[in-house]
Amino acid sequence: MKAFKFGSRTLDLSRPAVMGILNATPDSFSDGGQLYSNGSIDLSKTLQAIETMLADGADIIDIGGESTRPGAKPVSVDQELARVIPIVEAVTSRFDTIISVDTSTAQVINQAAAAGASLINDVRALQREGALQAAVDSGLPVCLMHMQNQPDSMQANPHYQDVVAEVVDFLRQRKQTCLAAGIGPEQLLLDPGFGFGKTLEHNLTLFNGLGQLAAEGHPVLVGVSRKSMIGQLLNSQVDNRLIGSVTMALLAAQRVTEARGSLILRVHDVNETVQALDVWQQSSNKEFGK
Ligand code: 8Y4
Repeated sequence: MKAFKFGSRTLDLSRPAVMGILNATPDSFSDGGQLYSNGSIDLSKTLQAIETMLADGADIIDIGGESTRPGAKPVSVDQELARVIPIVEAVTSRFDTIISVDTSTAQVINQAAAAGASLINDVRALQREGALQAAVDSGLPVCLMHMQNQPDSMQANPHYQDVVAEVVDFLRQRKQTCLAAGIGPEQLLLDPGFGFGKTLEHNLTLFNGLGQLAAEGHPVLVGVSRKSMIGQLLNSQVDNRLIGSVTMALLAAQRVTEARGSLILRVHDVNETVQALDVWQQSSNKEFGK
């Protein structure tokens, strides 16, 4: 068993794990603030959504209060705290699960850790002021993600000589900075950041390079769920990307597993993704193999 420690909890990563997305933002592109009613989040609806994801087989719940979609309104620290911390507290007291906080903000890292979060998922790879120290102080594992440029401009003109090499190089550098600051190598997850400053071609090249990323020796986190790369492949709007998303999740699982790596899939559609993984696992029983 390949175990990964999230504080007091351990997750078996000898098979792909599933992270369910909980958007605590009123302006999410994929689920459009469904949990909001007249300007504030409905906590009971939110807990219901989490309960469903856990019943469907999610191993981790990723809670985020900042929209990184291009053109999204910047959120103040107080606003982000007000969105995220009450949910972390409610989930901690109500469910036995691994809570991930999708944040780049030092204060959110500090307070979420105190409220029971077990993973820091930072699309800015701890580059914001104070974030690295907050992560060190929390003692929590961290997912380092690659992004070229900033959310408001990242899709304007993405450019790489060698996208796989540059993404791996960036993540290696952030890893070194984390190690030097006192985060253990066994506490790091790596993520190529699909859609973050990448064209469709960049995303697909990276997807085919997942084995190389897995070879860095850290579990890989992959987030392709409902993203525009799937919309581009299928010419489909965001409400019609379920099959494409699940297919891509399964292909990622196969790639990373072939490379003997570990994988966490960040998804909106937990039930369908878990079913696909279950069918794959059960049908690859070695007794019946070639
Ligand atoms: C439709 C659906 C269109 C979703 C866009 C999106 C990742 C992540 C996000 C990721 C990690 C998103 C917070 C963007 N993506 N964290 N966060 N990896 N680690 N966009 O790929 O889902 S938000």
